[in-house]
Amino acid sequence: MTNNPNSANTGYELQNYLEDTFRQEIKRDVLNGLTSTNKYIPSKYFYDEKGSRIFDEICHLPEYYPTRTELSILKNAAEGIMANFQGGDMIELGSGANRKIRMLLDAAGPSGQSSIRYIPVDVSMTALTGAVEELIGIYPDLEVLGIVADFIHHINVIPNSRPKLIIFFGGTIGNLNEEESISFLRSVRGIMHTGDRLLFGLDMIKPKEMLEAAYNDSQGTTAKFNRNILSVINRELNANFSSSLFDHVAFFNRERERVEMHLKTRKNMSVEINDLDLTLKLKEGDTIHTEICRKFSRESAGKMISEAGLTVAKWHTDPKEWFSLVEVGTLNNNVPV
Ligand code: AVJ
Repeated sequence: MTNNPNSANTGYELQNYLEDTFRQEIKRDVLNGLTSTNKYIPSKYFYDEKGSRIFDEICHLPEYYPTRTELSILKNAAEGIMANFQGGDMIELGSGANRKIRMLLDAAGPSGQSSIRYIPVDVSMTALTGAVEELIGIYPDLEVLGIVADFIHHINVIPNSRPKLIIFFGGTIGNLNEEESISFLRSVRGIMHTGDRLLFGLDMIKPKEMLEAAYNDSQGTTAKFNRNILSVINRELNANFSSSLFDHVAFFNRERERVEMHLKTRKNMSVEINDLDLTLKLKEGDTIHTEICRKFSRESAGKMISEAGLTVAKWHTDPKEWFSLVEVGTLNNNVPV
């Protein structure tokens, strides 16, 4: 782990846990993914500097309803959420743009802000530092500790000494399959004490046309986002994917209640991934699975939450129930799950 020694100059403290493990993890993940029968690349590798920027563009697309729906829910819910939080650590998992967190900080007011330490945790150093620098410009008195880490697998990097409000916006939990999401929620529960809350976003099941439009936008931004993962592999693992030879494919898998994104080859090709000593032979029409985006019902979400040993304190949603923000607490800290 590295610590920025000059927090007095930057105005915030920064801890980086990622550089210790990033090289090994990306090598292992990509090797496992591209040598398996159904090829895949884990979606967390979308978010390099360029990928984070494209994702931000996605959030503004007319077809991409989740961001603005979540914001509209938050607008109504922010005061109630913050009324229950009397200071302590406000931990944001996967921080991105600051719009959502600002709604909560504004609801807390100046006196609330002075009793909060804001801890954004993100895999992207550039996204994190950019967001933090903007935020401390707006809230000069806010105490900030930025943590660069893969919180899905390393929740223990998060400080655990003060009352906590843990926030996971955007519905990113939908990137995890059933088993992964439950074990992730259990790991979060593991750092929660009685009274601590977890607030997280969930995208809900809705008509197929609307779901598919959100992941097949007319400007091709999502396609660009999807292909960018190959540029990340090229750079990080010294590979030579031609991303222009891949089509973006996204569809709603109704049975599994998820949108899937794939990259599909336009012709036969051979790809060198030098740092893995791997030559990948792909045929025309072969696919690489890059993302799952699960869509929930109250029932499926409730099941996931209770299996993780958590209980719903408050369910916030929009009039059409396109998206949900769920506040959960621990069921009972003494019962192992
Ligand atoms: C950031 C995971 C919530 O699943 O909708 C957007 C990512 N992928 N368009 C989502 C994404 C394609 C997004 N999450």
